[in-house]
Amino acid sequence: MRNVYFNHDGSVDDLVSLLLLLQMPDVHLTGVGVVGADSYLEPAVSASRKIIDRFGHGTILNVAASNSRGVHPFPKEWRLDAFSLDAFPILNESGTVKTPVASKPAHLDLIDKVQATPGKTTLVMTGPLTDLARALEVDPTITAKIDKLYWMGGTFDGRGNVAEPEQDGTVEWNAYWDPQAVKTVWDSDIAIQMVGLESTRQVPLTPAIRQHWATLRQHPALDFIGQGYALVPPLEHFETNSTYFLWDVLTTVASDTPAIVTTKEVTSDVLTTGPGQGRTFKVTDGRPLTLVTQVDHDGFFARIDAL
Ligand code: AGV
Ligand code: CA
Repeated sequence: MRNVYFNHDGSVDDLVSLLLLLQMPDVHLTGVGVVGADSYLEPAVSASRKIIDRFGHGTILNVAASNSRGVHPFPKEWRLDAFSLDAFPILNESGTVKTPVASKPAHLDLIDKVQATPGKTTLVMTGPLTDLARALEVDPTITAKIDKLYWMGGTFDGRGNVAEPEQDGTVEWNAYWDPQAVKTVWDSDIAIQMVGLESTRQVPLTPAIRQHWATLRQHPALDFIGQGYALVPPLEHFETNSTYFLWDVLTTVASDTPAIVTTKEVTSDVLTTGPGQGRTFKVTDGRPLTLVTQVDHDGFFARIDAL
């Protein structure tokens, strides 16, 4: 069994990632932290607790709410999706929520869970890196107990996904929310596998994949996934600012099934000021990390069905 601590920010693919982690036979989920970045915090925490109740096969866990604040807030329209997910009937059949809220904020919960877990823990983070950066500031010794960080964020190809004033179009949203947090994590010696936009662009949400999930809706987990991805726009005629990709699900599935991705070692740095703040870029002598470059598209989607 691998110990995994998951920190996410409550968008559709974050919550689907939580569901998938709960289905992975080799994963021992030790904790879940939620940051209200690409979501409002309350519904994202609530939906996480209900997903653990409904799809956790009896797993005993609690969910830590983050008190982290970003520098650049996500668009409100995107953050609202968590309210819809939290209201899905499939999560509300019993009318009660059993999985409790953790006593400490997410960055301190991360420290507690990593330190209390025998052996090393793998971190999977599908939102901004703020909670990990704050955890490192409080207790730098956690690095000795972290096996690897799988992070959805950043990009090296110069094509960002932030359409906001005062930035230059090269930055990915999770990095943009808190650029300094990325820098703090880069300055640590934690091994990182980064899933940036160059690879996630290979797995857009499409009408065809939605149709495929629709045919499998007799399985409750795939019904939930289909309902979730009904809330967000697929890639249809052309890519817009709101087009949805399977960013976080790719990160999560690749952390468990490395065969679905191709990686390469790169050295990099991150900008923390100016219109490119949050931009990750390659530089010789920079911070080493493993970058996902290619995805086995069909293998990836087949893996979701199989979990
Ligand atoms: O930049 C991708 C990250 C992922 O962690 N998030 C969404 C995923 O959870 C931000 C984001 C970028 N574009 C978006 C996003 C969009 N069109 N809708 C919602 N969130
Ligand atoms: Ca996310």
